[in-house]
Amino acid sequence: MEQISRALDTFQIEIPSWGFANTGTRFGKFQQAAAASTIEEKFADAAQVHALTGVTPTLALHVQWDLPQGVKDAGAIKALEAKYGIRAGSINPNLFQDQEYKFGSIANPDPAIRERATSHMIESAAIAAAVGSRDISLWIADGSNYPGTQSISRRIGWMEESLSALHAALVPGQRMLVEYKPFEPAFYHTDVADWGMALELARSAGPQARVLVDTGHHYQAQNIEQIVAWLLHLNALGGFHFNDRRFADDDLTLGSIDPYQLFRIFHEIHEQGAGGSADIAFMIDQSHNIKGKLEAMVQSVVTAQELYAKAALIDRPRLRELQDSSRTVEAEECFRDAFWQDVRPTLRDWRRTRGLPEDPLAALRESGYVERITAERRERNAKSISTYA
Ligand code: AOS
Ligand code: ZN
Ligand code: ZN
Repeated sequence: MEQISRALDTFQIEIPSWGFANTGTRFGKFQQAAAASTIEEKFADAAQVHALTGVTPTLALHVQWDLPQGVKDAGAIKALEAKYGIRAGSINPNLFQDQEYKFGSIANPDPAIRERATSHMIESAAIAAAVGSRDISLWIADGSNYPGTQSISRRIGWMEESLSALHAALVPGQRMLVEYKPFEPAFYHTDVADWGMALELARSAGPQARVLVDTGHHYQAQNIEQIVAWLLHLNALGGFHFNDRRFADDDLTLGSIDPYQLFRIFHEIHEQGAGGSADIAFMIDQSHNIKGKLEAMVQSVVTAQELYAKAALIDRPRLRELQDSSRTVEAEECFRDAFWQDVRPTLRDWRRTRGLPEDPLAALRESGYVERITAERRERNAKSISTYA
């Protein structure tokens, strides 16, 4: 109980504003009547998740969707923070939605487009400073679809220039997190395709840059925990976007396909004594197209806590001994023993002693919150359906 409590006391996870909105796949959206369509509704939903779980005090914001007027909207965000008791989390610039980004943003061959993308990132840093949030999360969707049509090597230099300019604009204490993704939306080459590229770009930008690991953004058999171990070793791990996937990207809720994978990732974090480290920003990056959005978020937070707690239970001194004497089966069983433990009763105790509902999902159902927002938002969401058709 003590071991688990100690681990859970330091575990917090950020939730994304877009996880409450109507989002979907590339081929369509299944509208949910309860979806949030204003920034205030996103704050209200986040506050509900925080009230039920106690571990989601921050909400990741997306500049284009949540602060359409940029830094001018910072005051409105501050007011919502005060009203809902939720702080603004990472600030996410949008470098992929504008028509001008068809051939890239900060790696676009057109210097004027690169310049606009860079200014947008710098404005995102100003927004972060204005609302008091630490991290600017960068997902560079740039890439190309056909061999020979873009200069892979010159684009590296353009990205370096732009990311250095952003770094120069950071205030002390701020960080820029560089996310990588092997493919999509581009299908021949992606400019920041893996952790090596992200790490090099972060290093060349400066000491306040780190790498962001989105669990969905890896090839099928890739050993993500090994990447995590290396990034920790190099003091270059800025944070995570958690989700799960069967084939590509971030379509599924974390731990739904492979809970063992997330357990192994958390093990590497505990192994290097980085559990509870404020330097690792745990975030959820999921859009819920099938599950109810509030339910999916609460379920994800609870699953993350369970797997974090399980990984904290590994008998590390014993494991080390077994590893050092290469007792393979015993070491493996020692590792798996923690994974197979049912930590749910301990989690219930932990929540009770902190005045939280023992079963956040059941409490969500009993609260009537989803029914209430469904009734309140149904009409407006129904009207907006036509705009997506
Ligand atoms: C996209 O695939 C990435 O995972 C992004 O981190 C994220 O979904 C997006 O940036 C939200 O703005
Ligand atoms: Zn992501
Ligand atoms: Zn993604």
